[in-house]
Amino acid sequence: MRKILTLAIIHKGNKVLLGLKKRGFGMGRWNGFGGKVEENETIEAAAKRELREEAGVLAKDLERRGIIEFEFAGNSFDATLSSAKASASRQDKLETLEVHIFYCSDIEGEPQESEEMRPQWFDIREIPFSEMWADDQHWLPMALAGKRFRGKFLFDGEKSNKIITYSLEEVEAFVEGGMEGMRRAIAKGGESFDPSEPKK
Ligand code: 6OG
Repeated sequence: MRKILTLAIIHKGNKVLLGLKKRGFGMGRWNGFGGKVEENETIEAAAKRELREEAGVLAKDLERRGIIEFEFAGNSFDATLSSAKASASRQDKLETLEVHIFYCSDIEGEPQESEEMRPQWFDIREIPFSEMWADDQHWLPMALAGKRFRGKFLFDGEKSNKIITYSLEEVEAFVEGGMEGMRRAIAKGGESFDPSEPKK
């Protein structure tokens, strides 16, 4: 099962706006603002809505910087099943979060605390990585430097903040359809997402 989510980073001068997640998934960690994309909503509209709901600000320029897939090993392991069944069950249960990361440098309004998030500006040299999801230290500097990227992180479990494996690469552009769209484009050989390959 795949869920599409948004995550927005607000960057102004040498400051970045993060929110302390007050409840639910990722509680107690600093993160960008975002959540699930609703039916009949574009991913960008969802990113804007979540920023308004969670931080009380209107995003005036949103730019997609990254797409990252997250999986959690603990979710897919059922020790009570035989290995064949367990592997089928793993496929059923494996949940992939496809998180679309947006960058925003122009907002309207003052950040406001919501039921979900407590916003705070941080100097970019003092980003609290030790109190964030462990993936952030890998991609956030890229996003702040204006790079585009895609990646995949496998975490030990939803509650643990331990990365088992990951891949992260810079890309030139995104295509429609998120990660699936990118995979299709690569399979067709149409567009190149490998920065080491020459641009056609
Ligand atoms: P709600 O389910 O509360 O939205 N999110 C992650 N962000 C980072 N940096 N690392 C992760 O690694 C994440 N997994 C999910 C997406 C959850 C919010 O948390 C983000 C959403 O913005 C595992 O509605």
